[in-house]
Amino acid sequence: MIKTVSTNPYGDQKPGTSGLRKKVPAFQQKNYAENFIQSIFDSLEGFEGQTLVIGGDGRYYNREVIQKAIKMAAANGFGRVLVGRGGILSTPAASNIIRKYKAFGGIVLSASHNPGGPTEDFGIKYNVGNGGPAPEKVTDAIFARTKVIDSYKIAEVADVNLDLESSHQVENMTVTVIDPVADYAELMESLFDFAAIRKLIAGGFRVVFDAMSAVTGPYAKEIIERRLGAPKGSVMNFIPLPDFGGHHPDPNLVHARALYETMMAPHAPDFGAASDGDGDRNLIIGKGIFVTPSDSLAMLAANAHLAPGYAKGLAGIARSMPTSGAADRVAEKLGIGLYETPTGWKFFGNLLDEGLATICGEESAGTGSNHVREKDGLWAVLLWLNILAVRKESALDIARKHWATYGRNYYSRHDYEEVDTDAANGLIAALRDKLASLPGKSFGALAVANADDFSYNDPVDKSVSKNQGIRILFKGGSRVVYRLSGTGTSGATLRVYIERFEADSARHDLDTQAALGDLIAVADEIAEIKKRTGRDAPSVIT
Ligand code: G16
Repeated sequence: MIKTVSTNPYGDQKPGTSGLRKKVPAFQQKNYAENFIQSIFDSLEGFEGQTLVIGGDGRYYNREVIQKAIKMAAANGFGRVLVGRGGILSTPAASNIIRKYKAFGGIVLSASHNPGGPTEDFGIKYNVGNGGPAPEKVTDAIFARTKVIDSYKIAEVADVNLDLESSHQVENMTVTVIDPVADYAELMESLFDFAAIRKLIAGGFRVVFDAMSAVTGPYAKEIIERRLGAPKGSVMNFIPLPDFGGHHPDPNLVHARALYETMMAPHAPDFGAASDGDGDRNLIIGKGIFVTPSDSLAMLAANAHLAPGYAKGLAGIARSMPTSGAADRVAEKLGIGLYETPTGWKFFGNLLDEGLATICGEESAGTGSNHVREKDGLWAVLLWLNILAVRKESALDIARKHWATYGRNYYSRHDYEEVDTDAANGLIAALRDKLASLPGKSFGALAVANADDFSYNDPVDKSVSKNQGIRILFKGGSRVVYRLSGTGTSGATLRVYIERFEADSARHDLDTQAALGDLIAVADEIAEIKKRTGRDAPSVIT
């Protein structure tokens, strides 16, 4: 039976960079998840009888919300739901399923790299029919709806057994529980030279992959150990846990410290990698070298033609504005377009759909291509492995040669987490007020060439996105960027992105923080970070 339930708006359901993210107790409030899911459906048109994909990263409260979403999809008139076994679908796998089975869209339950558990983070994101995150006009409509919603529809039926691959009837809708890994593994096999990677590994090349007790465990086990033949144990922390084992499933140098230390030790494996809560981010560490996400994008773009899926070359490269300019010089050399977008994968969707860009990347550890419409952690790992197998050089040698050819962009991000929201907003407002007065000013040897608040004109749908981050550009190509995170769940997170270009290969082995020292000091001076946030140092440096 289909029931219409009266409800009241919560008023605090604004989707951020990547959907609605809140603490689990917020989602456990009466009707809270239902309100948001119904607001999604109310903002869409023409889905009657169509397919909806549902899955999540397995975090605490995943199964409960999946059951609600299934029953609400049936009550709202969807014809079919495809749901991953155990409620599991990594974000890139969900994107693939939406595309492959021509679904109307998908609901992905995740708070990405944020921690999970009864008092930690949860999230709901809607992806559209191209497999990518809903564009701003859709998320704006969803938010508007959450503010006035007064009822939702739900089928009053028993829970679906998510643990068996089988089909069920829920009212007029079919629910099929699918293998979450098979389609994705097949896609990866179609893009990369698995035979070459298998040979590399069989020859003694050692890979370690840390799934961080999150969603990529089953995917990495299947692909890296079963299909590519890496010895058992190469994939660590491979069982997805509701609380990620109490860890923060964020593949950066702070939360994947153990992997970093393993890779820097004397008898390190040849290649180390990790992915995050929902499998869209990646961390790449070669023996003795952490490859920054910005550099990884540039190096992958420069070498992508070595993988069968990209043998014909790239149409273009896209990067988010705060991502370093390393990829720009690769695009220039290849004679292809370079697109600079605001932070958020959704801004790449149009460029990929129109065939303007093939590879995209963000400083926030996301890299991907036109194979899906999300960033893809394991994809990046496999492309690296494919390149290593063909070039037969170490990641360190590949990086050094890359810098010798293109120059090196020293790059670091300083995060100030859980800052008082008013203080953070005040800092950004004060910077905005200062922008016009900065060009021409000098701070020691650093002269400001230009300063602005980044605005993006989408070349495809002509939409304009304003206020996407404060940029201060110095003469010689150095840059400081400030923006507030759109993915946090408590207080505000100020991100400061610092970059310096170094053409001289004799100066490519400097310590990153030291190489950026003068810029770091100027970044504080201009924005008065210490004074306004009351913090002496960033919470996380990557
Ligand atoms: C999300 C988006 C990314 C974006 C990131 C930025 O990542 O999908 O495209 O780069 O947010 O985060 P912030 O606004 O905190 O800087 P994810 O992995 O959390 O979905």
